[in-house]
Amino acid sequence: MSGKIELVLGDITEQKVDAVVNAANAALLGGGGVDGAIHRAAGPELLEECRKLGGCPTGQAKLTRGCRLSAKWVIHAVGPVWRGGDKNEDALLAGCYRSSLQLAQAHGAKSIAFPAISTGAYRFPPERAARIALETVRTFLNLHPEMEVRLVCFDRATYGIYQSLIA
Ligand code: AR6
Repeated sequence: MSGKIELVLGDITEQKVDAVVNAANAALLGGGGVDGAIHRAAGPELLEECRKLGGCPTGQAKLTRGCRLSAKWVIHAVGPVWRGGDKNEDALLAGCYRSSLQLAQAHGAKSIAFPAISTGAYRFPPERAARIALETVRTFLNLHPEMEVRLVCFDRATYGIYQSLIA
């Protein structure tokens, strides 16, 4: 296990961290997967906050309060839809992790939990996504070693991929 990166098998909504990252879409008005789970757990106030944000470009992130979640903040990151790999998907995915980390840090969060952004409904190949996530997080942690980053895997396959990359 490297530095302040922690790997867990679990549900993003149950993480006791300062900020949780949502795998959102550009409208920021809810959806399925992680997005649905976060909105259900955070309650209707989260959608009210999201409405004020006016959406978010792919590869970037915006912040709201955590509402009923134990996390103080939700960072809504918009991952790229996988379109074969030559549509800037890698850079856009890295942008999600980088923007989320920067937002967390700017708001004084010391711990942040990420789901495997884009690897569900958006069909990004999981191992390729995990490499990008790890590389981006490690680069950030070199500059901000005080931050704790938790990578939350919903299934054993994702957990196994991260585990072998971290080893
Ligand atoms: N906790 C942690 N990980 C989860 C959870 C959970 N509760 N639920 C699913 N995952 P996805 P995307 C995993 O589809 O690919 C939404 O409709 C899941 O197994 O949530 O970025 C949005 O509104 C997968 O590994 O996000 C967008 O329209 C990973 O989280 C679109 O889906 C991401 O799956 C975003 O698609």
